[in-house]
Amino acid sequence: MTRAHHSAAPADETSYDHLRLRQWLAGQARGDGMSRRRMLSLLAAGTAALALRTTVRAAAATAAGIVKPLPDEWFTVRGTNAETKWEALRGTGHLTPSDRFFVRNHTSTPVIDPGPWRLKVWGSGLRGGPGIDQAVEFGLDDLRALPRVTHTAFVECAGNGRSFYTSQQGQSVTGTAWTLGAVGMARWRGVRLADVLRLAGIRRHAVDVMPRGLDDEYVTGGVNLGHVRRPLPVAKALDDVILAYEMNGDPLPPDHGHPVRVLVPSWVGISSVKWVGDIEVAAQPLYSPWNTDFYRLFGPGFPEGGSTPLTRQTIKSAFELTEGAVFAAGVHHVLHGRSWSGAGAIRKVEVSTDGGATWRRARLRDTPHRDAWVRWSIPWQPRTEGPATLLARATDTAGRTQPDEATFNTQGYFFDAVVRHPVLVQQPTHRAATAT
Ligand SMILES: Nc1nc2c(c(=O)[nH]1)N[C@H]1C(S)=C(S)[C@@H](COP(=O)(O)O)O[C@H]1N2
Ligand SMILES: [Mo]
Repeated sequence: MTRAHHSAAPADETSYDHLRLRQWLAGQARGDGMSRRRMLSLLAAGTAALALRTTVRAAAATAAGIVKPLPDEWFTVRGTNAETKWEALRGTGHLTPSDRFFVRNHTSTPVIDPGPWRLKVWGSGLRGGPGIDQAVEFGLDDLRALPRVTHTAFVECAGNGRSFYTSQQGQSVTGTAWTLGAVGMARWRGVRLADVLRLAGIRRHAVDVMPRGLDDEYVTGGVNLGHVRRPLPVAKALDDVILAYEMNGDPLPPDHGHPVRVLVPSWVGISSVKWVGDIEVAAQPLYSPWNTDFYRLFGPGFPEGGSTPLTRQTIKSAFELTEGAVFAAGVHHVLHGRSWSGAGAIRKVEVSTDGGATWRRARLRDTPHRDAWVRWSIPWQPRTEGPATLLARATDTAGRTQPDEATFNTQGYFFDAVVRHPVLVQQPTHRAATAT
């Protein structure tokens, strides 16, 4: 535990009562002001709120089960998911605008009424007792009354870039065939998970913390795997994890976890559970299909039961360009792109415009930070007409560089290799709409 205990300053009497109730449940109340009768009435109020709570309805807005509009210029719809088109980020600034942010849903976006919503924190790793019926509850106002933190961080699906295992390496893998658009970066605001866990009475021997989503249970291959949930080791949970209620200055949009999502900086996107309804804190290791069957590496070169559960994202780069973009020969262009890594800040980006024969350093346009991508640019004056291949290769402060080939795994996670981006160079007279 790295931070000192803070004292929450409740906004009004109701949240004060909630706070006292939580403190009592967590065994923290000093027992000097609250009668047993008062505690019982607070408990009764808590139960009533619980009964009202399940105001979750499925989204009906789009066929994909996603609420926000998914215009063709911005998104490629893949089943229940929407991938951001990289060309749609050109000129958008450092953050991904929320309306262009990719959506990865196992089922569909639930629309949750924030009024009766409660976050229940429970389990054998808390002082209050192991059962979910002994949970410590937080309403949205309770969370908003706690010290707020903001953090700029990308969320990236572990399967981002998966389709390149097939198109670039000739390997077949399972899962959504993302190109490079299953990543977005936002400014998240919320409270530290550590603060909430301390208020809930986390004990020293707690080892795992498992948030669970309120979206529908996930059924695949005829098997119901239950609600989306994935354990986090307590060390990460107490480090930099946020319970976010704002994205880019606005309340979280429905598709991104409204009213509250977990935000686990630099880790695989599945860790950042959306629409969180409860968090189990356990004194023994926890398991779910999302840390046993999924989000481990399987295949030749990995142990029989798979690798250890995936944590930090790999390193990647992308051009803010459509596939097959057309460039006028002999004209000065500027190529734009972004690079990011789960292991540290980006240190340098090299670009090749001749299929990898020669490389030049791109100019970094942002101060590199951990958990964030950096925008870059490089001038290009193509001379020869015909197809060309653009490549971008990043190196981070941890010393990782994008390799030529990514390590095969059956579920196609962690594609970190340099991606070959095809473009076309034409006579200026034939030029299509690709002024850069
Ligand atoms: N409750 C819930 N949380 C979830 C998911 C989900 O389907 N349900 N998908 C996860 C996955 S796999 C990813 S990559 C990220 C995507 O976040 P986004 O949709 O806000 O871009 O959310 C994660 N959190
Ligand atoms: Mo994901």
